[in-house]
Amino acid sequence: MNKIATIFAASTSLLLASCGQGDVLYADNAVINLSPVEGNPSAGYMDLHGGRVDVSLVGVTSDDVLRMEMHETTEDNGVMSMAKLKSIPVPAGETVKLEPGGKHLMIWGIGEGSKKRGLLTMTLIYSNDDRIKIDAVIKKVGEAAPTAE
Ligand SMILES: [Cu+2]
Repeated sequence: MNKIATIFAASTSLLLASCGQGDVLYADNAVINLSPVEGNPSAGYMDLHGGRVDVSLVGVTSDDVLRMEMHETTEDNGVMSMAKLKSIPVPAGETVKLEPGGKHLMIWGIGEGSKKRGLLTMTLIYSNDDRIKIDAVIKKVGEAAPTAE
């Protein structure tokens, strides 16, 4: 009797947890690998979590960079190349990863203040006009990432 009650309670809370997460459009695990070469672009990665409806990430901005683009790395017969993306689809309830070797942000001219702080504040702009502010951890070369990779 007790066991059944416990199992029921556990499954109910699991259901609530997964339901709640699927409702909200958000992003996390944002990391920037700072380029060791001045003038070269740095690469940005994060997890994009979909909300209730299908949307696309249509832009990323920051007050403290010169330029930021969305890119995708592709491999053709062992040759790696990058292409600029106009948007990144984020389907409802799904997680889209910006990660090395795939979709990523390319960032030019990160300000000294952000570098010193170790965080870059950026705004994600979605096709449904949602805007989400997120702090990306700036990781210098040779430093371990503070978040799991
Ligand atoms: Cu790129």
